[in-house]
Amino acid sequence: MLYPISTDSRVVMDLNGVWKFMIDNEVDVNQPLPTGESMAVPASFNDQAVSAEIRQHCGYVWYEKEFTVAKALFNERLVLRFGSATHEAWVYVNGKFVVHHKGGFTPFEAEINEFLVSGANRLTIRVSNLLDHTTLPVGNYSEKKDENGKIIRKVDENFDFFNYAGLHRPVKIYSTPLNYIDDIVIVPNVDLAAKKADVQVSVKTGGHFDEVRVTILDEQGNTVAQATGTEINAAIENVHLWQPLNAYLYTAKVEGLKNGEVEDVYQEQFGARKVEVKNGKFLINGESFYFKGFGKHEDTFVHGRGLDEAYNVHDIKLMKTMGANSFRTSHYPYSEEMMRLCDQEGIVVIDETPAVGLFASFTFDLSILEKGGEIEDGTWTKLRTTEAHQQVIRELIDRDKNHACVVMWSIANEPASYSKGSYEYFAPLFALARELDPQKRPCTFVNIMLATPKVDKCTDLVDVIALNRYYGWYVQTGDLKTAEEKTRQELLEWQEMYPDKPIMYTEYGADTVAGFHSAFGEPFSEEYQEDYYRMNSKVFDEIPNFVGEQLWNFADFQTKYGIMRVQGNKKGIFTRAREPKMVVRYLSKRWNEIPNLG
Ligand code: GCB
Repeated sequence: MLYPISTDSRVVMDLNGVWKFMIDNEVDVNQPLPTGESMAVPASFNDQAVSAEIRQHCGYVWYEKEFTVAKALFNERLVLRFGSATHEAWVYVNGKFVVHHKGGFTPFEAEINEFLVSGANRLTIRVSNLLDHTTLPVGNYSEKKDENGKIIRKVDENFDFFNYAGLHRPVKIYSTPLNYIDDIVIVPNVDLAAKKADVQVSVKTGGHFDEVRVTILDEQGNTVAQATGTEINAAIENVHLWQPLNAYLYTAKVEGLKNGEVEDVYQEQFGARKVEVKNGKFLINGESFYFKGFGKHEDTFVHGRGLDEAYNVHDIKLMKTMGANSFRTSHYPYSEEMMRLCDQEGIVVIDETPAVGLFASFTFDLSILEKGGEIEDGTWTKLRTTEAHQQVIRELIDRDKNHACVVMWSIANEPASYSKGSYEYFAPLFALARELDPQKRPCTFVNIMLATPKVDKCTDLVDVIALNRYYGWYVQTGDLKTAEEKTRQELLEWQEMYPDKPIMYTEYGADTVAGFHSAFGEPFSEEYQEDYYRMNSKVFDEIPNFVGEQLWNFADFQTKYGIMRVQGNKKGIFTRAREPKMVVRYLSKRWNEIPNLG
């Protein structure tokens, strides 16, 4: 699916702004919403309204906006597009049903010409924030009736972030001609020795063109290659590579012609770079790449999980200042705007599906593993997420396939990969991702601490071993000496078992309350956070196949409440307001000294 842009043949209308809003189950979509409540879009609804009822609401909410389409556009194909609606949406235009989409982090769209009238049109959307054992992320759903017989719904998140919901990303209407470019797939095959890229471009069209023309332009707008057809191969000589923190983007200008005239034109940017996993190394353009960076969240004050481009720009500047080069889109696909920004900024991304919470019962009791034998925690019989999982893989790869910044897909975060049935669940999903990705990037899943080398069943499926480990925090709390031994022992064990697979940390961290200090370096203090990271760095540097450190988390973030969380998760190395904790100085020094490639 193409990102909506204005071109010589296309117009984009932005429906962002203040919408009408209400929480309820059913309304008459033929009538304007009976509400005086306002809600900004894009943003989560939860924190805007200063209402506990709205913030904690589980179930259905309604959004409404009036819009007018200029008459000049009525003969064009008009498409209504949502960057995302979390987690499920039913869309109506002028009271008529238009489209339904389930899955809160990927775009969807529908042609709306037949629903439009001249003058004011009414767009009504019902959004559900419910999650259960068939959805991704996974939620524990329950309902009961109150004294008036009203159904009270509840979702207990099976994951550690607040279940923000609503219209999180831009809502747009874009026009195309009736004959249009529907999709573009770009595969830049880089020959490093010959300094050349053979760029395959496949174009999918709607309607009919006499000819499709593809022109490859460099950053200065010079034509470097041109070909005609819907499946073309264009050679770029002296190719300028897209490198980590040193981006270079080409543009594929795709034109659809009829009777010699250009009817539709779309410009898709791409980077020429080669990603490989070889002999325990992660190679970008033939050189060993070391991941320095973060697990993040889309999480800011008031906006919740809604798109905030100022925070996106700011976060990337903070990362670069620290010498970081990468992050993982934990635990769901991030906005298209963020992915485009990473392409431009040379930030390397591990692109994760919203498959989080795939375990039946959560525990940090590592002793259950010592018992040995077959572990069966019931996850893979209890959850029914296969269909949703196939869908999120399809939609994520379809959306992000052309991004230079994406170097690896993460199929899931912390599933019960130690439990019986996990391999059978994941093998077909890895096969699907590998089949769908036109660029054939490496694939991984992020391994939970319980899934030690002895018991994990799914590591054969991955290209890179990605570990979330909390030695010195959830286990050996405050005892960094033992934590160091455990860290070393486990990393060496992985390396011995899989000598050809690179190993990286995709999470490690310690909750730290900004401003808490301790002369004894106790947990929760800024001193402990720094000691914890120093201990981990020391071990990482001893392991030859260790290819990266992405800590948890870039910033403090909101979660549901519970005795383990003080207004959210405090493992940020920045506060939620992006003020640095003490450890930022240490990590900046370390990361600025470690080369990105080499
Ligand atoms: C994890 C999860 C992450 C949590 C983190 C924590 O392993 O992947 O979502 O926030 O631990 O802080 O407990």
